[in-house]
Amino acid sequence: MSAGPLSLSCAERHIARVSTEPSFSLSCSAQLSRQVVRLSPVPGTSAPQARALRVSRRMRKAPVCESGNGAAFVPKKPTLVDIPVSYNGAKCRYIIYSAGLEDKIDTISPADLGGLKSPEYLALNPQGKMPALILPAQSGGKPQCIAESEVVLQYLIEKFCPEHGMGKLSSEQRAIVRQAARVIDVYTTPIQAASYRQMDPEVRATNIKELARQLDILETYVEGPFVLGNDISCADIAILPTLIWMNFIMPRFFGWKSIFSGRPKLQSLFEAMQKEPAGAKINGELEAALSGWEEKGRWKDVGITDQVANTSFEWACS
Ligand SMILES: N[C@@H](CCC(=O)N[C@@H](CS)C(=O)NCC(=O)O)C(=O)O
Repeated sequence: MSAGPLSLSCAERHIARVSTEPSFSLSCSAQLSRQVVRLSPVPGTSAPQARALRVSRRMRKAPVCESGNGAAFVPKKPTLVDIPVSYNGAKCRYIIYSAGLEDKIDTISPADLGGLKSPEYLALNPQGKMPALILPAQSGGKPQCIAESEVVLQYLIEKFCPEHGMGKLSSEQRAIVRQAARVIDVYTTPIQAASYRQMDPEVRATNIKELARQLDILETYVEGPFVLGNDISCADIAILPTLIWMNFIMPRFFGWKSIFSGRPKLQSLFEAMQKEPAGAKINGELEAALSGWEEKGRWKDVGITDQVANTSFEWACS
């Protein structure tokens, strides 16, 4: 690793340190939004590293404690701890972008707080996961950490843009919205790692099949083009990142023809959400991150390419 990029900031040091590990959080950091302003490449830096540095600079808007020095983080504004490849965090970023909350909410990387498992971060969020929204302390108390993407999403809506909330919906419509969001939280994202992490082929094949089944279930919840018909709801925001993720990965690495084969309603939701500027932005962020992983040979490194070549398992569920 050359000295140049390593001397820039704690976030950049963190990214450089972990840049050879096939971990989620590393590669989350090493990706780029299409909207990012191009900076001059750092001599001696590879393309993925250069992208990581640009992203880190872009996301590091808030003043943060130095990684590893143990200082408590003191947010001046509500601060989202997240990185662009995080599909859970993408729900929260969607509402930040669509409601124009960028000036009200800072976004920092967990690397700015020493990483997801650092004592600094665990003191704020004992789950050690992202996203998390850290609120400034009230009257001499401690900052409040709001964890869980769906909870953060609902908080942001209630607090900053209640017009995007469920206020006008009937109880039955709210139930539909919550039911779809629960599928994502409870049934898909906990097994989504099967699409990109190292694991036994039996476990992977079981989870891939289950992911396909959950997409079939979601299909039945969509009226079209959105879950509730013509109006976007939190359900669409919750579903979109998983669709973007699977749309990129499953045809490329698992031999699916399309994730939308036999799922026309999900396709209509996906296409309608792409027409929303925030949806297109989330799509750009996640796809850029996944392209970075592809460039680095991630699916070969974690054993997926070889496992999928073994046809005694069923991989192509669509
Ligand atoms: N149910 C949680 C899941 C959060 C989660 O697993 N986030 C991933 C990144 S997208 C993470 O922090 N992974 C690191 C870890 O689990 O150690 C949510 O919706 O926020």
